[in-house]
Amino acid sequence: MPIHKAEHHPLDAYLRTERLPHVWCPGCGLGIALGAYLRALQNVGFDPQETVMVSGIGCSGRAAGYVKMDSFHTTHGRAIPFAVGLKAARPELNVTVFSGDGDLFSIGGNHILHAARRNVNITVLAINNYVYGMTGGQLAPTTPESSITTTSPYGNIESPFNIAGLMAVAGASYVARWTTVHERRLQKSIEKALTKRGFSIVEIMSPCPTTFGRRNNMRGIVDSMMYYKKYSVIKEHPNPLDGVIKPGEKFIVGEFMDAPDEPTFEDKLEELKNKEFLKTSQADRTTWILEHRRHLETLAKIIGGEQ
Ligand SMILES: Cc1ncc(C[n+]2csc(CCOP(=O)(O)OP(=O)(O)O)c2C)c(N)n1
Ligand code: SF4
Ligand SMILES: [Mg+2]
Repeated sequence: MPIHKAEHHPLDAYLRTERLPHVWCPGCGLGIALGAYLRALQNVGFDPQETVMVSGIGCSGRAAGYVKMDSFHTTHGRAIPFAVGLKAARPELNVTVFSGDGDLFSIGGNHILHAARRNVNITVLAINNYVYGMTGGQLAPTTPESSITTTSPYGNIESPFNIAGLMAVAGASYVARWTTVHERRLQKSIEKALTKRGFSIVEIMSPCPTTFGRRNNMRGIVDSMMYYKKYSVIKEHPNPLDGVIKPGEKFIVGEFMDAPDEPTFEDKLEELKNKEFLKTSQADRTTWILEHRRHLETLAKIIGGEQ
């Protein structure tokens, strides 16, 4: 059969094609997840010049290297604080974090809770492949109970995070979950998340046949896709607390949370910048500090036990 070489790809404008082929394994869900994100970007009409992707470390984190926009492949678990800082300094930018379940909920777990609590206006695409894929398939805080991983050879004895419930309780404005089988719905959901004011997160259940699937009866991509198809249940406005995932049991996909707009972290920062004290000159602020120094010194002595 003749092989036709396509001259152009519809997403060329968003891809660093010179970096391809990518490093992801055959059957990995990351290509579908990245494609859904880029098509969503195209549909909402975000200018790539005003759009930034931040990733942590892991197979998912490699996405930052393939997109034709400002992108940052940050240290492990630090994609969220990096994105928060970026958004605080340049609130006009559209900031998306594209990273793995281990990166976001294990080493970076504390950061994501506080970004949701602060309602930072960023979008997080959390790739849930149940493991630390890049490093060989170790147990993650998302690994379903009883699953076999390299660090749980007798089956996982821990309860995984319910990402939807966790994020909703922490204060996220928009929370959704889809699998890579639900590509169209996933893309629409990412579009909503991108345009939502406030902290939005879309959990993307994505197969890792190489390190998770082959140890858990999902050796091939078709097995994973059939699993998602068989066990996922699409629900309208499900309760986030019902978002628990157990192996061999039905799990919910859909929009868990789409809260009315609340002031974002950046709105509050802007308000703060306009406060009278911060509008004063540096000289005025120095005078104020010198005047109050005596009280501060007394306070330091009390704390230090001298008074
Ligand atoms: C500080 C630090 N600790 C550990 C590692 C090793 N490491 C690299 S990727 C990774 C896990 C990635 O898992 P996940 O975020 O789920 O991404 P995936 O590969 O599954 O897409 C770990 C532990 C590291 N790079 N830096
Ligand atoms: S190890 Fe898993 S997550 Fe990483 S590229 Fe391969 S299939 Fe994808
Ligand atoms: Mg992972």
